[in-house]
Amino acid sequence: MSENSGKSLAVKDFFKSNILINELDEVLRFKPDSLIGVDKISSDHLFDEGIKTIDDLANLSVANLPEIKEILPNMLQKWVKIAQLIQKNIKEQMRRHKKLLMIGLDNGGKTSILAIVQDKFSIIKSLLPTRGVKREKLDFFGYPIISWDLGGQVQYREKLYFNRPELFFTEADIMLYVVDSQDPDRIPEAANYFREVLKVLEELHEIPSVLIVLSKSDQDARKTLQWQQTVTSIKNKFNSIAQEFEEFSIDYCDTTIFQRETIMQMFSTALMKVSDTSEIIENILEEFTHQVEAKASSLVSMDGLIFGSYTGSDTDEMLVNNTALLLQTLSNFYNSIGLIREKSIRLDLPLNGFTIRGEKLFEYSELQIPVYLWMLSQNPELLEGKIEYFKEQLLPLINLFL
Ligand SMILES: Nc1nc2c(ncn2[C@@H]2O[C@H](COP(=O)(O)OP(=O)(O)OP(=O)(O)O)[C@@H](O)[C@H]2O)c(=O)[nH]1
Ligand SMILES: [Mg+2]
Repeated sequence: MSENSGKSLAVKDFFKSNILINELDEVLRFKPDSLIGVDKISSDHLFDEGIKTIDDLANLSVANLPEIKEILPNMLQKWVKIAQLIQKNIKEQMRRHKKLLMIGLDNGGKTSILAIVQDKFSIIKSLLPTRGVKREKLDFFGYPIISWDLGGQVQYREKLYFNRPELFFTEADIMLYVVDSQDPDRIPEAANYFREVLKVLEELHEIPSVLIVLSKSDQDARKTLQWQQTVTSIKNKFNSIAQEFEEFSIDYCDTTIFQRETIMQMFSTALMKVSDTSEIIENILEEFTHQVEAKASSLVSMDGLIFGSYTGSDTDEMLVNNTALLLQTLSNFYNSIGLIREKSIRLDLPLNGFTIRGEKLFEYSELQIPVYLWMLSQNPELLEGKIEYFKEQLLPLINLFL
């Protein structure tokens, strides 16, 4: 963090003092005369040559500079080199982070979801509508992720994002489009906005993974016919919009802020969609499940990220994942009151004839987050002696998950 902010400050030093820099990456779109040493007149000459931004300047080749008679070649060369330095530095800093876009109408629950995932439960009730874009470095899961929470009020939707789409919609890895599952009246509005967003992404040739989040799927609401009908209409509407666009395939997840595990599952699904290693993790879990004769298995971090799971049936998958998340919450509680964290956690369900068992495999990231391998099995003892083999294979994949 400190190294990071040090570097970003160094980049700021190249700019004139009247230039306001909110976000590091936007400087590449500034005009060349925002740089110290580049005057307005030269900048205008550059503009006439099609060199409109610092990015354009950086994309010139020092070995093959254009001839601009009003600008001395060695001047231009120096500016290009500085622009290239800035570009490289910024790209390096940005590349380390995955960009997560949170989009949807106002009051949908975007900011609340981000609060829950960071365990900021107490701010939920005092949240105000987000003004413009709020960016945050999320420090959950130990992976570097920057969330862009695009406030959904109509003035931002209409006047800000679509006027300068390249500032908001480029280089996103994941887009979570949040729809209030308890607000049938606003489905048409939510759907129109979704279509506009996909259009802009298409124009920019940006193809993030898209997940539709059905927020406010509270336990009591889910039982009502009204909720089920609303969700069906949302899915019909959104599926038909996605079909208008070739590149986008969409998935759905439902969440409620009253059950943190629904939010962790949704994030896991989203991250798995962009992970390079999640498929290999699932292959290894498949092998594991067969070897220990289990019905399902899952790899879950102590803070609730599901790296992958394998099962023959959806019910078993839901069982193993939900049990893992809830037992880990319990384990976190024990840990918080000073009890030693167990290496092995198990829940026997004798009437149903199976056990859900989790084994701590290792800790990952600088935050030393424990990762557990969970299984749902009729014969959990078959696990003995098999762990080490899988542990060795899984650890490097976890480190490269994102
Ligand atoms: N019942 C219920 N209410 C929720 C849930 N999530 C959020 N809310 C409420 O919905 C309201 C809006 O939540 P926000 O997170 O501020 O919505 P937002 O999408 O960030 O809204 P903008 O910032 O205006 O775009 C708040 O009153 C939240 O308490 C949920 O899962 N269930
Ligand atoms: Mg908000």
